[in-house]
Amino acid sequence: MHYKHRSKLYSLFSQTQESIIFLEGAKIMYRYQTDYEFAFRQESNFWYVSGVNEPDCAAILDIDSKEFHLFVPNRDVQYAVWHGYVKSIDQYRSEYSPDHVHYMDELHEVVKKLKPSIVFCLNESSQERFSHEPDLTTNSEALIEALNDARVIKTEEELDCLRRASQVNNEAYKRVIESWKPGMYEYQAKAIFTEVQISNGLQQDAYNGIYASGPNSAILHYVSNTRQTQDGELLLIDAGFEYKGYAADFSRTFPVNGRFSPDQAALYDTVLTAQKQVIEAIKPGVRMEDLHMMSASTMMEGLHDMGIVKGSLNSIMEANIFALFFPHGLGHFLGLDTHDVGGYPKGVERIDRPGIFYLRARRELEAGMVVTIEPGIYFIPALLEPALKNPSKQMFLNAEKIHQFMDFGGIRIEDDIVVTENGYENLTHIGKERDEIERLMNS
Ligand SMILES: [Mn+2]
Repeated sequence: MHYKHRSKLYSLFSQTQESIIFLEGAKIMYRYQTDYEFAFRQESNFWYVSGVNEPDCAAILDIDSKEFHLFVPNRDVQYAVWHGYVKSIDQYRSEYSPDHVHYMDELHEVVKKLKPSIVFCLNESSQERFSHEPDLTTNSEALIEALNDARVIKTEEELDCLRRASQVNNEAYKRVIESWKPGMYEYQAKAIFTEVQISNGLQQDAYNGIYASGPNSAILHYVSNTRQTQDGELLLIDAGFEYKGYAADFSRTFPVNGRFSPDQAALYDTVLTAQKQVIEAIKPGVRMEDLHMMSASTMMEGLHDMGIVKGSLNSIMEANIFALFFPHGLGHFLGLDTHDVGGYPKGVERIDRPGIFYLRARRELEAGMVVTIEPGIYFIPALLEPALKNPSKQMFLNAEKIHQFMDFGGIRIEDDIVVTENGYENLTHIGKERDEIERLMNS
């Protein structure tokens, strides 16, 4: 898999100049000034090209010869005492099949032999390593762009990793939803969810999971997960773990007591209608910003039918009322990072308009891309209270209704979608229709 990634990366560079790529892997991170080690997670780009899941390594990819030089730390025996191993050069060679293995302190000798005129590296600390080499320039922009372009289109092996992460995520969601009862605490959702992941061998969360009940479900990155859930409220879960570095990222929102109230049902169906409509539209050539606006417009229609917003749909959209209820992007690329790379290719800027400004991917979809589709409706007092006093917004808002919903929280429904030649493949299988959720909770 990683050999293919290197070939793909080479193909994105022209070979007219003597040049190499230099990438550094992650180091062990510690909690402030203590010896508490955080769980090791390899840097995504280094993992992508090397497949080496160990700290303190680096790689040179020689664009001319296409040879892979792996640089490894020269550990002392104490490392084996605390971490269980010190590997020889031969062990690294047989484990990762690079063309050459060197100790880290041989970096400058190797570079001298390769005699590149350009070193492509990702960041300033890597550039710093070459600052004393004469006749050598460093460039990061071209490498960032090439890695993003390579990573944004997934190979079949990468898709299989994403499928596995999703498969376990489906199981984890099912387990939480079917075991939920009023009075349980948000952190118990995290406990059940995590139990399924870890017992399936997935130990690394893809991001800090959100387990948000009642009003907390309108806090987009809520992570304290400490509240006791109440009968009559919703619970929103947005969580996922990684398989071999590849993330799953779903969201589901369900009633704590196992039955949607009429208001919850109406809002839920509004979000679900928008989500399904957008997913049906996915195929190569479609643009994320168009899908974002399509979902925003569909959700405003739903809020209009409920009497929460008023006026013509056109004027509601023109006044950016959708951004008050849907203040985040429709979705993002997914891969080795949850908010994966490639969303904004060179020269493409964010759209300077409320709501859609936060869209993390503005790019025509192509087969092999993986996106999340996650529309939501939220009642966020920090946005709605000033809007109700704003002369250009208040005429579109039914103040009485909105005050009734101010503690409601929010609803988000998120699936992970692979763009295929003819349409899409949905990796998220846990039920999202209201009757499926109610059946799961009451059987
Ligand atoms: Mn997401």
